[in-house]
Amino acid sequence: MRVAAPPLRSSRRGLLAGVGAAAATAGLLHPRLALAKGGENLPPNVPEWTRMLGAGVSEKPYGNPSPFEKHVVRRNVEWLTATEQSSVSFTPLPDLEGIVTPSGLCFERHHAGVPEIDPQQHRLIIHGMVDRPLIFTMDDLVRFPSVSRILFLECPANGGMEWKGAQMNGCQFTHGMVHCCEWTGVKLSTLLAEAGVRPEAKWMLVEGADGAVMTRSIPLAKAMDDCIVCYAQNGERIRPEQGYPVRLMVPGWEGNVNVKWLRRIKLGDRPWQHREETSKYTDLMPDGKARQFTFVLDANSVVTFPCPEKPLKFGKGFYEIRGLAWSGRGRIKRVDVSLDGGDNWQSAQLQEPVLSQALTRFRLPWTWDGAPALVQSRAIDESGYVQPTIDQLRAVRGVNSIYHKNAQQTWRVNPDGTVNNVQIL
Ligand SMILES: Nc1nc2c(c(=O)[nH]1)N[C@H]1C(S)=C(S)[C@@H](COP(=O)(O)O)O[C@H]1N2
Ligand SMILES: [Mo]
Repeated sequence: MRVAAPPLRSSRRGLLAGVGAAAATAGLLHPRLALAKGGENLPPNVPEWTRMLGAGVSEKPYGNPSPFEKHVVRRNVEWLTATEQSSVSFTPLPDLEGIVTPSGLCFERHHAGVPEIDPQQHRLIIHGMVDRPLIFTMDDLVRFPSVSRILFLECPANGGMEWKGAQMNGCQFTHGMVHCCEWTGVKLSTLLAEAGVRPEAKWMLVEGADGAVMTRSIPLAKAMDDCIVCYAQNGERIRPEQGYPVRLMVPGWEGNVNVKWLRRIKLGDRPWQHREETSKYTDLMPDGKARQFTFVLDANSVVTFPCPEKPLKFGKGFYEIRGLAWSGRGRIKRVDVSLDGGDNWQSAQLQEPVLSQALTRFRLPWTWDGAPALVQSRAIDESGYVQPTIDQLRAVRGVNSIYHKNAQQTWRVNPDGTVNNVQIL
């Protein structure tokens, strides 16, 4: 069978015309009609996979991605940490679409590795300034009224290698300490009501069951507002790396306080001043003082296409710029994209639904003329906060910080279509 050129072009056109704004791009891509010359699996040949039976239903009781997607994996940076257990792996943002991160691709940040916890033997203790100290089994937790929310989680060290200049030539590494999943569990306020909060309680200590015994202090107001004690992620039980069998989700707040393998909650009247809120997870300011308890994550965004891992490989012509934006303060209101390093801006299209404290996908059609370009995105959230330039952020924060680097990212597109991480000073 031979497919002639005209019908192929007109069916393409029909397809694009059906999707509104995309109609403007009809005919711009000029896909080439490449026919098979030998025995390849290309038209007009019948591919080999069409001529045989496929795998049966129970060969893979738990499914995996196609073997052709083997390159889509979490990666770490070997020189960044001294051990594999106290380390971080990065979400492959450039390979992802939409807003939900597949569970197996969520970045991981562990301070003492991933414990293997038997849910039958795991307990959550609530004590301190409560009327009735309580110990919950996993069955107890699942029995309570439940809630689900799609939430981003970002390590405040995301982008922390870029304070003094562009360093990591890959979007996975400059921005991959963020994931966005559907989380299900019981509202922490429900459990605290069960225990009875004493009036003098103002803070809460949360502690993990891993070897790091991760401990953080959180104001009680946040605990009562929207924290969720979660046992499910993207519809199934939480992955071991993300805190199986139970973790705390603290919407919009720095990743570190989202304690995994949650085993203990204590109420008190002041913060505990643990290591992770004094020596670590504080922001060293230009005057030499350290800022403590920077809980809320300010708006951030990044263009995930094009980026160093995803060059413009078709030469000049049509491309769709794609990216992600998020804010700990609520919904993303607008994302602007610049192609000339911040001189001119265009508003990108936001993919619905735009959810509070979740990743938001933005897109902008672009016809590249082959000239060098400086591609940037700038997120504006519903509080009116505008994502700063790296200069603006450094003016306030200096360059000695590690955490909370949310400056606009610049990708330089070179005439050959390759893309580099640069900073405009
Ligand atoms: N118990 C425990 N909880 C923890 C950690 C940890 O090492 N132990 N790491 C924290 C840090 S620093 C971050 S950024 C997030 C990472 O969550 P993730 O592994 O699901 O990406 O978990 C937090 N919760
Ligand atoms: Mo973190």
